[in-house]
Amino acid sequence: MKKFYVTTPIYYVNDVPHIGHAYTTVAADVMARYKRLHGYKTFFLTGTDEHGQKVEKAARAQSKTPKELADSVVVRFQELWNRLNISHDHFVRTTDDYHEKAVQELFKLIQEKGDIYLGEYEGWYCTPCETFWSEGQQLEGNLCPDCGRPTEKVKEPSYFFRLSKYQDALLEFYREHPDFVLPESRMNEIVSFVKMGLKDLSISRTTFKWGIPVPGDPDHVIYVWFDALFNYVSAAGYGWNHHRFETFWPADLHIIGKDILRFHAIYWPAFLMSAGLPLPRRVFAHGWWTIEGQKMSKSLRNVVDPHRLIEEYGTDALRYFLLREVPFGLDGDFSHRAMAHRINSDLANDLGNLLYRSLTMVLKYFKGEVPQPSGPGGELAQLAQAVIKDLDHLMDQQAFNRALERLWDLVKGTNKYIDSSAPWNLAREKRQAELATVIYNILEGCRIIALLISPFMPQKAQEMWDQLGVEGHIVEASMDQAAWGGLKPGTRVKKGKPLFPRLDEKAIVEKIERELASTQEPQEEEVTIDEFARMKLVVAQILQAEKVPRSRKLIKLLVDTGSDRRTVVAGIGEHYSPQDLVGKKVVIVANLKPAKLMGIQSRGMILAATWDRGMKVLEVPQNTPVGTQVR
Ligand code: ME8
Repeated sequence: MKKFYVTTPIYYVNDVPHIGHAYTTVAADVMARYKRLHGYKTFFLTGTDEHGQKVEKAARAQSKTPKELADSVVVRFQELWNRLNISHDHFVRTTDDYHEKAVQELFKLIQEKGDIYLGEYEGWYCTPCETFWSEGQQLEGNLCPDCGRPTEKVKEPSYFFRLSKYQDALLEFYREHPDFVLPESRMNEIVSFVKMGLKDLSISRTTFKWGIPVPGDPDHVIYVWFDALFNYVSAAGYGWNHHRFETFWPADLHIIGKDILRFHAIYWPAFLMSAGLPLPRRVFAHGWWTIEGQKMSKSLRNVVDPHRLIEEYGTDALRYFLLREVPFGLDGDFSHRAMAHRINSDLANDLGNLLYRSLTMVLKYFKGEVPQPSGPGGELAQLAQAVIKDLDHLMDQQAFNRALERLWDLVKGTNKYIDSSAPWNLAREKRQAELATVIYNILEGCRIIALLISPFMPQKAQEMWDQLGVEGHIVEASMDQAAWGGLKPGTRVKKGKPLFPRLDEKAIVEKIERELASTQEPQEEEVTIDEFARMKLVVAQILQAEKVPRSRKLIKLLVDTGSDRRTVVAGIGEHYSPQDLVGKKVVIVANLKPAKLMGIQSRGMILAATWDRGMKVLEVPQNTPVGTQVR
C-alpha cells in the first residue's frame, strides 16, 4: 500500500496558537486529506515543543512550572485544531515519555558513533530563536541575525555534534535530491550556506534545567532543537512502535515556515545520517504572513485571532483563504478586506451560487430527482478529467494556490456550461432529453467538485454532497468516485441553505479599520512640522576627541559645523574610544541651549541610536559637505 507521512513543526508552548501556526497546520492537513483521498495510508503528525529556555522563561513570568504552562497551552492548540478540522493522526508532546526516551537513545547512539564530544561553548545565544551564534555571525551590537533581538553571552561546558563532518555528505545529498527543499530558491540558499562551511553544533546546556537530561551527565540538558527535531521519528514509533515506524519512516513531507529551514534542511539530515536512519523526502518552507500590512504583533494578533476568524467567516472559508490567497512559499499579507473579497467572489459567487442554481433547476424541471442522461458528459467531463490530472501534479509540488485556481476552472467551467447550454430554453422548448443530459452533467460537475475540494473544505464538501443527495461521508470517499457518471439517476436532491452567505465587504472593512485604529499603541505626542523645523540639525565633522577625565561616559569633541568650530560633550564613552571618532561625519543639534558638563561648556548634541545594550552615533556618508542641514 502507498503511504504518506506529513508533519507540521511542533509549536513552542510559550505562546498561544495564532494565524501563522494555523497556516502551516491547515496546509499539512490538506496534504494529508488529499493523500487519503488518493488511497494512501497516511500518518499526519503535529504537536508541541515544550522544553528549552524560552519556555522556561515564559513559565517563570507567569509563576508556573514549565510543565504547568505546557499543559495549559497544549489544550489551546488542541482546541484550535479541533475547530479547524485538523485530521492529525497523532499529537506529540516533547514531554511525552516515549519521546524523551527516544531522544536519549538517539543521543547515545550518535555519541557511540563518535559524533558527539564534550567541549566548551563560548559564544552568544538568542533565546527567542533558541539559536547559538558566533561573534562573526551576529549583527553589530550583539544582535541575533535572524530576529534582530539582543543575544546573551554564554560560556559553558557543552556537548558538540560533529556537524562539520557532514558538510560534504549533505552537499552530495542535496545534489542527488534537488527537490529535498522546496521552493527551489530556498534549496539554493541552503546549498550556499553549507558551502560556506559548517561548524560543530553545541547540543547541550548547563545553565538551565528544563530539558531532557544528557544520558550519563545530568548536569547537561539536551539542546532544544536536538530534542525537538527527533519528534518526527519518536512519534512515528522509533523505539516503541516498530510497525508504525517501519510503515511510515522516512517522512514524505515536513511542512515548516521559512524561519526554521536551516534546522530542518541542515541539522536534521545530518543528525539522521549520523544515527543511520533514512532521510526525509522533502522539506517545504512556506512564507511569512504579515497582518493588515504590518509585522505580526501582540495587538494585531487579536484582529486575526483564528477563533475569531472562524466565528466571522467559518472554518472552511478560512482554510480556503489561507491556501488560495498567497502562493505557498511566498510571503503574504492577511487582511479582512482580502478575505471578505475572496469569500464573496470565489466561494459565494462561483461555488455557492453554482450549487444553488443547479439544485434550483433540478427541483424546477425534475421535481428534485437527478434525471437520466441520454448522452455523454462531453466537454464538461473532459474538463473534470483534465483538472484532476493537473491537481495531482500541483499537489505533489505543494502548489496549493495553483491547485485551487485550477479547481476553480472546473467551478467556473460548470457555471459557463449552464449559461451556454441554457437549460431554461431547453425547458421552454420542451427538449426533455437534452434538458435531462444537461442537468445531469451540471449535477455531476458539482459532485466531482465536492470531492476535489474536500481536502481543502471538508465541511462544505460534505454539505454539497448532502444537498446533492449523495450518501455517505465524503472523508471516506476515494478518487475512484471521481469517475464521470457516479451520480445515480433517481437520487433525490436536498437543497439546503446557500453554502456561503454573501458578506458585506464594506461594513467589514470599516469595522476592522475602527478596530485597528483603537488597537494602535498609545499615540505619542505629535509635533508639527514647524516645531520640528525649529531644531537645527547639521552635518558636522569630528576633528578631535578626548576622554573627559574622571568620567566613564563623557567624551569631549571638537567639531566643525561648517560655520564654526565648537566643543560638544557627548555621553558615548562606554561605546566608543576617542580615536575611533576622529574624522567621522555626524549629525548634531546645533541650536541646543549650551550646557556645562563636568565643568566643560558643550554647544550642541550628537545624534545617536541607543538601545539596552548598545549605542551607535548616526554617521552620514563622508562625501556629505559639513554644514549641510538635515531635515
Ligand atoms: O519554531 N507566518 O516553533 P514556533 C507564517 N518549536 N507562519 C508562521 C508565522 C507567520 N507570521 N508565525 C509562525 C518553532 N508561523 C519550533 C519548531 S520543529 C521540530 C520545532 C509558523 O512555535 C511557521 O510554521 O516558533 C513557523 O515555522 C512556526 O509557526 C514556528 O513555530
